[in-house]
Amino acid sequence: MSLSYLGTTLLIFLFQFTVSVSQGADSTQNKNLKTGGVGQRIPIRDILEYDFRVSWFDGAPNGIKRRILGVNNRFPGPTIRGKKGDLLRVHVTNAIQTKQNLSIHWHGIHQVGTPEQDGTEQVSQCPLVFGETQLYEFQLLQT
Ligand SMILES: [Cu+2]
Repeated sequence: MSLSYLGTTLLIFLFQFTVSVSQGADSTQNKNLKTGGVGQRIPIRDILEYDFRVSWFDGAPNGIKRRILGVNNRFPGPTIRGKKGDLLRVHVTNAIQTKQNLSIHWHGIHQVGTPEQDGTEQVSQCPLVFGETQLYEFQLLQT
């Protein structure tokens, strides 16, 4: 299970949330994309909006019933599919019944220009406490 306990803080690594980014189909934007390096701002293509409610739930992903930490009562969590240029907006609610703090790390996303969205709690963001909702918002700039 892709979880890491840091003291009382729970950090969810996004191995379970696949963020796959592919080139957009719009030819005008593709011209811009070819000149842009990783992290370079480009026009926003589409807005992808998600609600993630993180909590414990009962499941049996390996055939043995146990309590699982997941998103929207699912494990693995949702797959986010986007194209380069899309703006990702994820409303994350900490509904972890055991009241650990939460942050979400989008593994593989460079977060150039948006370090506060990287989920490195106590480094580039405050932890999300139980009952609170945080908006993670960043543009997909890589393919
Ligand atoms: Cu990472």
